[in-house]
Amino acid sequence: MEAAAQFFVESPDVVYGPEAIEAQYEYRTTRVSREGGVLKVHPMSTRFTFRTARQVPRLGVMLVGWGGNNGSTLTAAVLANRLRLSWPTRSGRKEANYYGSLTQAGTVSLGLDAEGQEVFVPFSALLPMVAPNDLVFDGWDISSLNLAEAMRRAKVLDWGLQEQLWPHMEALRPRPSVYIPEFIAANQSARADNLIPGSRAQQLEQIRRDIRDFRSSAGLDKIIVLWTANTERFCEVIPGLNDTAENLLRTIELGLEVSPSTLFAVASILEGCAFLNGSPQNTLVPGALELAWQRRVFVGGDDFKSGQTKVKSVLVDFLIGSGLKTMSIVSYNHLGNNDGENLSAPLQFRSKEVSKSNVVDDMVQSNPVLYAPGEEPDHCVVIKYVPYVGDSKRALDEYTSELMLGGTNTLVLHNTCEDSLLAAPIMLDLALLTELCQRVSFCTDADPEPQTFHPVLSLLSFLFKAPLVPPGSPVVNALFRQRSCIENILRACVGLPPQNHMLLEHKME
Ligand code: NAI
Ligand code: DG6
Repeated sequence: MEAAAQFFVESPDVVYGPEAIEAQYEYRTTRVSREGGVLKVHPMSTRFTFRTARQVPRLGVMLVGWGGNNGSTLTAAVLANRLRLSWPTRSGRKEANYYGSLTQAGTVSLGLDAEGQEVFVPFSALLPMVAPNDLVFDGWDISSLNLAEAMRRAKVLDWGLQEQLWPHMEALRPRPSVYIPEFIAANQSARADNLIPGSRAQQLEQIRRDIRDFRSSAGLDKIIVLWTANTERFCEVIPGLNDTAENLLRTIELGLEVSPSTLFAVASILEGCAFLNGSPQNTLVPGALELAWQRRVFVGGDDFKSGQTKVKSVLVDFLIGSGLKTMSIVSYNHLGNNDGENLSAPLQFRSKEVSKSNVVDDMVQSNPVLYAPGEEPDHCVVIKYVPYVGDSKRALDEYTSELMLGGTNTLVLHNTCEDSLLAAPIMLDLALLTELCQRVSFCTDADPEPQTFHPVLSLLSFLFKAPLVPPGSPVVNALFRQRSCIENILRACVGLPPQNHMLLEHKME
């Protein structure tokens, strides 16, 4: 069945105005209190008004690490779709598509039709969103290769597709970038031939000029900056250095230690552009978060959740949610792309190890029947660099869980895929959802002053391995809870109730 592209909610609570969609929405939740060992649950209800501006902007996306595997693959994917390319392969002709993108290839159910059947629309139909084919790309890279050469270096796409894309990508050239050798692996130094000279403050100014230049030369309404450059080592959070916005700006002014990714985050925030971190390092240090808060600019991170971790955040949720006690998770993977080479250095591997290891905490903590306080499964993460396999990452996982009466269940998975073809659609979703969130505002009956989402955009958690959330907010890693969060908030914006899957209509006589 063909997916319908458009729908309207017919309800007195939803008004489709020329400029905005306004929806009245009853948010029903519960508050729990502990009274003398007894839990008391209080149902609560808050009336929201959501307003979503309908005008979709001309959106630019600036990729830091544009010439890398992810950057070149995403650019190629959008061009291939825009140009409706097809190409021969040994298993037949392939056509450009956006498989792997939640917004472009995922669907949501609107409800049941007269025959009692569910009606689905693409996720992107829920609210007006930028069409991916209309995105304009620019970016920075420490490597000077143009995007056509970068695509060839990445060895991700079929040759027939590369040949057709070549003339369209040849003219795209990454802007010079900031290279601070101690943050990425020493094995990356040979790539660094395209650099912004000067002090940290001058480099910051140059990045800001680049953003402004792209905005005016491409005639853009908005720009989103996305870090997809090499994984950096963690940086130390030090009082006086990067713990507040003021200290971080002073650190840059004085040329003290700041990572390239933090420099890009600061430049983006100062230019009023959302900044998203696709790598695991702690780019968004407290000072950068405070700056985002002060300037009301969205930030999101960390580390794209593409393959192995996505499966993990489904599988462990399934195991623990079914009442099985997962006691050991061993995740091994090897890959041969430049990301793999960078991660073969201990400090860069450590950043990735941390981000890949904390991804089941919420599931474990959700089940005090199975786990005593502080108890958690053994969790081991191994990454090896094997050049021959290139971008085709192999991930092997073993999950061991306790069954009833002393039984043991061991699940073993083997996954092979092109890493960048998983990451590119996630990058796309990040840009499109962040832009959409910038057009949503809301108020409540109690607080009629319109507000926007918190600058730490936790709605993006589905797309990140180590989701950043506002202070005090629970971190959710379980994939379908994360998906429901996006779906239900978007539904609320058009006055639809949360998806509850109860199908009570089919459970009555
Ligand atoms: P890549 O190594 O192919 O690309 C990174 C690019 O960044 C390179 O072209 C490099 O020259 C450039 N670069 C390094 N430092 C830079 C700087 N300071 N400024 C500008 N450019 C700089 O790596 P790939 O595969 O594209 O991955 C990019 C990042 O995304 C990595 O950190 C990786 O860990 C992360 N990631 C990738 C996922 C995937 O499935 N491919 C999933 C999750 C995260
Ligand atoms: C090896 O783990 C390299 C990494 O960059 C991963 O490919 C990337 O982080 C994706 O990890 P995951 O767990 O989401 O598949």
